[in-house]
Amino acid sequence: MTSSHIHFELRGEHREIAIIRLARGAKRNALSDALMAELARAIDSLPDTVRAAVLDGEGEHFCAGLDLSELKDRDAGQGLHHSRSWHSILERVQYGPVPFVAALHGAVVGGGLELASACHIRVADESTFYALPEGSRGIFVGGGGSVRIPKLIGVARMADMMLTGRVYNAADGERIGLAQYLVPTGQAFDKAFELAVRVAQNAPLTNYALMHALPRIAEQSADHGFLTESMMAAIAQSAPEAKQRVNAFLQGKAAKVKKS
Ligand code: 1HE
Repeated sequence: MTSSHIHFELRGEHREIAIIRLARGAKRNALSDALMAELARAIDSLPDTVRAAVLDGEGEHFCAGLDLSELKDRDAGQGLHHSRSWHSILERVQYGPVPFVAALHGAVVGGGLELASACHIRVADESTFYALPEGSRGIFVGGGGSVRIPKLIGVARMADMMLTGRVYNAADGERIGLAQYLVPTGQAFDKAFELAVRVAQNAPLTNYALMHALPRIAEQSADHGFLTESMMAAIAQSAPEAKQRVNAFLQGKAAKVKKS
């Protein structure tokens, strides 16, 4: 499926990997309302075969953030609803049906960083740079960035990025936690795809627990978190697939953990 602003395809032996590519390269994949609506539709209509997704951006830049040409004079109510619409779409990424691996390169700025931070794994190549130019454009993040980005890098670093216009390069971005993987320029997509294939091999309930339970447990008090953890563990363990996987290991038929 190719719509005007999103390229979508299925890959993998069982069509288990969805590739979603922002396809407005000429505008550095700036996130227009139309693109955001297509992104939401692509996630909402993922086929049942899909177990993991890769989010990529066409051209030299992952994403230049909000399409500034659409930054109209909105009154407070309209601005609120616009921001809430981004929340709803980025929630589909974070709390949707499958884990997302982002393939970062070039600019990952403003709303582009907000979008990347809703993904579960971020792979950056050495061309990547991160910024939050909202500070200098006289606006504020509105796509969930103030909730998600401090969880990755802390409030102080995010405030610094917005107050001073600080730009992090790829190596520093990985060091502070904006990406979990750093690869040579041009290799972000291949690495993200490789990781998505690996993620897709997990039991679906394990991936569900990691996407839906883990971040919520991390927000709970320790007391509540321990209970939620026990309930999630009990559900995951009771799945037939978990029993098969554990038995396969005990019978020497499953891979051991190898030193990297
Ligand atoms: C755009 C946008 C955009 C490029 N909205 N049109 N984001 C920003 O403040 C970042 C703004 N963009 C940039 O700083 C640069 O474009 C880049 C560093 C990303 C790339 O630079 P470069 O030299 O490769 O490209 P360019 O020549 O600047 O841009 C190519 C075209 O894309 C050009 O249009 P053209 O018609 O003249 O060819 C640019 O105008 C257009 N373009 N970025 C609209 N962002 C939910 S709240 C989120 C709030 C935010 O995200 S604020 C941060 C917005």
